[in-house]
Amino acid sequence: MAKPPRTEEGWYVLHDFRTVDWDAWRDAPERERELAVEEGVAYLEEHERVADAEEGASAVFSVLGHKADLMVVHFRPTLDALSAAERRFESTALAQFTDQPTSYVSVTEVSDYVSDSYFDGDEEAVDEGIRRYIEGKLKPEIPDSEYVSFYPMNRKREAEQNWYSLSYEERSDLLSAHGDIGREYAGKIKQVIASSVGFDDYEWGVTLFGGDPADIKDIVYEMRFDEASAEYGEFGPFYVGRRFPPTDLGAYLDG
Ligand code: 76R
Repeated sequence: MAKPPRTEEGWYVLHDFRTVDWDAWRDAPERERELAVEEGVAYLEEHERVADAEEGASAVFSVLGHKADLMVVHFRPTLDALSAAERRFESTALAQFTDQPTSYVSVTEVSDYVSDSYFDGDEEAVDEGIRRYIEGKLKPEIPDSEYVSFYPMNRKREAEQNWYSLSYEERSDLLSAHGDIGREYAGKIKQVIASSVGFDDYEWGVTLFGGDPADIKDIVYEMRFDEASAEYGEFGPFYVGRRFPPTDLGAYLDG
């Protein structure tokens, strides 16, 4: 058996997708719409403030295309807190105008490909930079950048291309080359990689944040040519969206 990486887990993640029933929205009396907006804004503000938990982060995005209209992303220390956030949404007057076409559950993860010493518990060999880097991966802030892309992905398990039967060293080398490409996008793209093994239909959820949608397209495209993705990447559906402040919910719904 190939040696699995050691991993550390951080915050749990829910990508909560919602479609709006636009016909019902247009037909609803103004008073009902006002209440829905009011409760929707309050819900989003409360969760962006993380009033419901010790720590975490949340944000809301409008999603382009037919797959969804809204994506609310929650990071929380426990799966239970995510479940509470999801159910709390259902109790708002906004929820009756929405459906949940899909969702994604994962947990942030750092593996020892990043730093052996950290996982060996060798305190002295781990510098402050690495420590901060790992902390930032496990408890990610949601940046202010406007655009987001979310997609789930796997590493292949096929006869000729099986990531899980590569040696630890081979995987580590591939991810190091992958990281070299990633670092070219420093300052332009922030990525959150969260494991969904045992939780959802793919192995990771990838969330990319960027100020320019073309940078999102570029990093995904460039990585396609890199061996870790070219040979072993397998991708689910993509969702692209734009962040908005909770107070803009009414403007979004009334378009
Ligand atoms: O130490 C290093 O050099 C590598 C650090 C690193 C690891 C271990 C790293 C860096 N990633 C790692 C692991 Mn990544 N990443 C993705 C995607 O669309 C695609 O083809 C892939 C989606 C992007 C865009 C991205 C970006 N990465 C992983 C893993 C887990 C593999 C495992 O554990 O088996 C996946 C699934 C994955 C996917 N990665 C980076 C980036 C960027 C921008 C970096 C460099 C910046 C940074 O380290 O934050």
